[in-house]
Amino acid sequence: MQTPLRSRQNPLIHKLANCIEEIWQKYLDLSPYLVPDDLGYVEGCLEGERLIIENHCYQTPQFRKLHLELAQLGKSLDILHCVMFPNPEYALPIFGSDLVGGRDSISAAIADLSPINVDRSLPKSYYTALSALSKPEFSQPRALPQWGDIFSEFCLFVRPVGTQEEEAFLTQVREFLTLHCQIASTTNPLTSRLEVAKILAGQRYYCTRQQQNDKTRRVLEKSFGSEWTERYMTTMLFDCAA
Ligand code: 18B
Repeated sequence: MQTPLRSRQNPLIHKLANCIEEIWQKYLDLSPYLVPDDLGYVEGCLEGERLIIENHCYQTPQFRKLHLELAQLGKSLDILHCVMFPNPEYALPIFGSDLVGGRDSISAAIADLSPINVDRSLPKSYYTALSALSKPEFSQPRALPQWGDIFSEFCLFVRPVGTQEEEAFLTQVREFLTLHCQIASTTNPLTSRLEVAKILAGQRYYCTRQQQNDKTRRVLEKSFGSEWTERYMTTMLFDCAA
């Protein structure tokens, strides 16, 4: 068997991947999630460098899909992508994280608990817990792109410089994830069909915004072409619940 992709990736990506899986296993009741046969492990190479993608997916009573994806483009680019899609019966925010960088440094590190209700506010339990976290300072904060209106005021988006900032990012994501899993595990499902419909609309909006990330699209298109990329972005990365 090949060595896992993460052991050949940027160390922060390797650490965050392990951290995410540990927290999922500790707090959630995981069952397998069936990834379409041809999308679990994918390799593509149209023009230039080879892109390798490894998908890890689970589901739980509260989450219809937990998705951790690791990707590597040639020797130059390492990516971690993670999204936790709640079941629409649960009024929970969407946890998302993206780490993008080279073997030596990370250029984009983002993590958020994004609200999906109509007024784009987080549930009170989340707001209180997130407000109580200490806010680490980063020397190179980054500005959100235009489609980034889906993110919360607690969104962390930085270029982490040096091991201290990398560790601070990791700690912050660990705290986001821990409180998310703890709150989600004690949340009761909605009973009103209207409320569920509103959640679905919010999740759909989140997905359509994420699908507008041209930087993601371009990387995938270079190795797999535009048709495959469109299918991948709408069925694997940001599939909207029916
Ligand atoms: N993303 N990212 O996941 N993206 O998937 N990502 C980039 O230094 C991929 C998510 C987000 O400034 C970049 O600028 C590929 C989730 C934001 O315009 C590249 C995959 C979130 C930006 C990629 C992937 C998210 C960003 C440029 C599939 C948040 C900044 C790196 C494996 C929850 C966008 C850089 C901007 C950037 C690529 C956010 C290359 C291929 C879940 C906000």
